[in-house]
Amino acid sequence: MDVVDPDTSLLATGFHTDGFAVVDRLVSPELIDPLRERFERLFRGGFETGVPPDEINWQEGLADPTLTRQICNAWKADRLVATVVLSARLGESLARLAGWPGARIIQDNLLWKPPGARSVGFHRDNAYLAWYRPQQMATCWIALDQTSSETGTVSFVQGSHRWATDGDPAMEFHAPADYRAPMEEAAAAEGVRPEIVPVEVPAGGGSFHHGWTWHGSDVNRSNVHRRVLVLHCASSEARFHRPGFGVGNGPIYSRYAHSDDDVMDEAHFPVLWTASGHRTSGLDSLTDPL
Ligand SMILES: O=C(O)CCC(=O)C(=O)O
Repeated sequence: MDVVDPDTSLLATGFHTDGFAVVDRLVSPELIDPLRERFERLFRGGFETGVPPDEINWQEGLADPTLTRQICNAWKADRLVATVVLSARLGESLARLAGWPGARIIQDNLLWKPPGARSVGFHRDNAYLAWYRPQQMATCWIALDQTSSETGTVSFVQGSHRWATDGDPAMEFHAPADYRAPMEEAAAAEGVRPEIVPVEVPAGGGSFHHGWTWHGSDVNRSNVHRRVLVLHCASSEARFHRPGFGVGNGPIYSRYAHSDDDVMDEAHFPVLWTASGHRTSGLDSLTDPL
C-alpha cells in the first residue's frame, strides 16, 4: 500500500499554465476498497478515533439523499484517511507546485456523489480563506472511482487561476440552481470564453489544482458512485488573519486560534513537509500502519 510519489517537475507546467494538472495514479489500487469502506463508516457516523471531523455536512438517514455528501477533516476521525492526507509525499508535491517552503493541511474533504446526486457549484478555493495569510491553497484531488463527465467528475476552467482575484461573484457549494453561473459571470467580466476540462481518470488517479482555479462538478448522470478524497494545503508558514475570521469558512476554523498570537497550531493544522526537514511530530501515530 502506498501513496505514489508524483513527479512534480512534470506536473508543474500544467499547474502553472492551466491552473491544474491531471495524474493517472496517486494512490495504489490496494488502498481503494479500504478507503471506500471508511467512507461508508464515516458517513454513517462511525469515528474510529472517537474524535469527530470538523465538518459533517451529510449523514446517512438524516440528510437530503440528492446532495453530494461531504465531510471535512475526517483525518481526525479515521486513521486510514489520515494515512493518505497527512502524507509527506503529497505535502511535498503541493508545496513544490505552489512554491512554498513547506505545506500544512488546512482541510481534507470526503466527497461522495451517488447516482443522481446534484452538482457542486463552481468556486475558487482561495476565496473562502480570508482568515489566514498568505491566502493561498493548493489541492490534491484523489478519485476513488473511475471518473467521467457522466459521473459528474470535477471540471477545471483552463487558465482561470490568472483571472482577477477581487470581486468574485457569490458562490454556493452544495447544489445551486445553476452550478456554472458564478464562473460564467467571472469569465464574462474577464472577457473570455471558459474552457472547461473534466478530470477523467481511473480510480486512484486525480489532479492537483491552484487555489484560484475555478472548478465545480455536474449532476451524476450515471449509475455508478463518484467518491473522492481531497487534500487542501496552505503554506507551512501560514498565520491566522483575524479580520477574516467571519468570512468564508473562517467561522469554523478560527476556533483553533490562540487568544494571544496568530499561530496556526500544528495540532489542528499539521505540517506535512518542509524543505528544511520539519514534519509535525507524532503524525505517524495518527495513521494506519496497514
Ligand atoms: O469533486 C468535486 O465535485 C469538487 C471538488 C472540490 O471542490 C475541490 O477539490 O476543491
